[in-house]
Amino acid sequence: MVFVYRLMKAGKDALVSAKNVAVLTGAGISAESGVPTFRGEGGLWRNFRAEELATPEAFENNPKLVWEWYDWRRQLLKPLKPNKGHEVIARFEKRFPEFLLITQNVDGLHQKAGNKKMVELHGNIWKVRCLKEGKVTDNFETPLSKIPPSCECGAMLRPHIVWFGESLPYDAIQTAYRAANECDVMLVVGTSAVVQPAASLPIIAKEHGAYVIEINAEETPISDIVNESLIGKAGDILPEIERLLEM
Ligand code: BV8
Repeated sequence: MVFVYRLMKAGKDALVSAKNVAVLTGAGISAESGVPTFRGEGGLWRNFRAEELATPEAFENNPKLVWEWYDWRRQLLKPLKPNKGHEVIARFEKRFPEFLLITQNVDGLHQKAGNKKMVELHGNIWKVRCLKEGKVTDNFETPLSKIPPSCECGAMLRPHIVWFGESLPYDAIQTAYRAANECDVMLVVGTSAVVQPAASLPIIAKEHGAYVIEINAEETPISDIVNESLIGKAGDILPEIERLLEM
């Protein structure tokens, strides 16, 4: 059992008085829903050479292989549900006058939990984009009947996901930078804080005077920089923090 008494009085006071809260999440928030993380034990990067697959070059060279990886992940994701950690973050959206959820995750579980004020920095595994028209549409077909899938126009579809070396959606990253500059508190949940530019958001927040609280199963490269680093499972710690705020 994790005891969040380690959320110091300063952390509680910062959250109680916060007018503007930003939350940055990574794969760790979805781990307790059964979604494999990228870099942890048994993570996606290990079993599927994902570093090579999540690139435009890999897709250019072998769209079928890249789509098989995403089809496999979509089949894995389909039955999964948000966990307690997602649900607390969804309730936090209503608790604070200004709130933004910034997620690196592509699994759609935050939307299922009810978050609306959010940006997806790395896209969404349930959206596809036409290579010819650039049109983005929802696609929940699991498993895919045709790999790679085609648009009605006949052109190939790609996952609407940001691969390594690709720019993040302009509006999403600008909104995230604004939130990092303006928030009073930033919660950083379940990210290894290695992928840029997402990993710079907690630093920007700290530099602008926000109180930054990290929640992670282990230490990360930003653990020494944040105001508080709470080590444990997000699904345990977030409900504890919510309870603490009720007291
Ligand atoms: C860009 C899509 C620029 C695929 C992903 C050198 C220095 C700095 C930057 C770079 C560099 N070389 C290259 C770059 C840029 C590169 C980058 O950052 N590389 C890193 C690896 C060094 N970044 C990019 O390419 C980005 N684009 O920079 O464009 C540009 C400029 C001009 C013109 C053109 C381009 C694009 C980055 C997006 C890449 N796409 N995914 C897919 O998902 O299919 S990244 C991938 O990693 C995922 O999207 C994921 O969101 C992201 C981050 O991973 P995490 O979410 O943190 O997950 P991870 O498994 O790593 O960690 C899980 C954590 O949870 C762990 O800490 C664990 O302890 C914790 N945990 C586990 N269980 C729990 C838990 N915590 C709490 N509770 C639990 N129960």
